[in-house]
Order: sequence, then structure tokens, then C-alpha cells
Amino acid sequence: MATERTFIMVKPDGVARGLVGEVISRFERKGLTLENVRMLEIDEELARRHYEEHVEKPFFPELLEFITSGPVVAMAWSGESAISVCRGVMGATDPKQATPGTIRGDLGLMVTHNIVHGSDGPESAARELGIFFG
Ligand code: DAT
Ligand code: MG
Repeated sequence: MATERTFIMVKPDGVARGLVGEVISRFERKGLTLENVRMLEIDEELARRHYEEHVEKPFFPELLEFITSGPVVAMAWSGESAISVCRGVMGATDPKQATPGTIRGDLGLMVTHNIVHGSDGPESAARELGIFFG
């Protein structure tokens, strides 16, 4: 067990729907610590860096259009096993399958518009924190 840092982002749908406070609150109530926060708009170049493992996937054009469609809130969170704990708080990628009680399970309906991003492992956490907070 160890303290970890992870990269979390409220996506354009979450910002547009006024869910930034709700998302932050859920991570705070879990016991995690907000280390840094920054609002920005993602351009195509940044989207391709952040989502480099998905650039060749069939859904990437839709993901690119969505993630560049409005402001996002980028955050660094820390805590005990923060990477996997945050993934649990977020819920499954597809909100239709995400368990009630999770952010995506409670608040989302469409896989592209799934409200929140969270790093999926230590390497991606370090890489993504470097991109947004380097
Ligand atoms: P996660 O965000 O849970 O880490 P991922 O890294 O596999 O999921 O995918 C990144 C984002 O791409 C995801 O949040 C929503 C979108 N996405 C994933 N799979 C998709 C699919 N089959 N169709 C449409 N969008 C998809
Ligand atoms: Mg992912």
C-alpha cells in the first residue's frame, strides 16, 4: 500500500452540465486530496497526446470532437492507492454498465459523454500529470 498521485479530468459534458463540484465532492468525500486544478480547453494536438493509445481506434474521431468541444477541469489527486480508488469512484467506461453509486453510473448515459477521465495505472498517471501539470 502506498500513496499515489493520479490525473483526473472533468470532461466537457461534466463542465457544461455543472457537475464539477459534484465530481470534486465525490473524490473529497472518499478521502482523497486535491493537489492541483486547472481549467483549460484541449486542442487537437493535446488530445492526440493525452489519448495516444486511442488515436487509431474507430471511436477516436468522435472522442476527439467531444474532448475539444469545450472547457475541461484537469486535476491532480493523491491518496492511498489513489489510481485504482479513483477508477472505482468513477465507475465503468460505459455509463450504461457502470454501477449505481459511481460517478458514471449515477450521472451518465453515453460512453463518449462519460463525464470524467482518470488515469488507468502508474505509468499513465505519471505521463498524464506531466502533460497537464509538467
Ligand atoms: P476510460 O476512460 O474508462 O479509461 P478508455 O481509456 O478505454 O476508457 O477510453 C477513453 C475514452 O474513449 C472513454 O472514456 C470514452 C471513449 N470510448 C472508449 N471506448 C469507446 C467505444 N467503444 N465507443 C465510443 N467511445 C469510447
Ligand atoms: Mg483510459
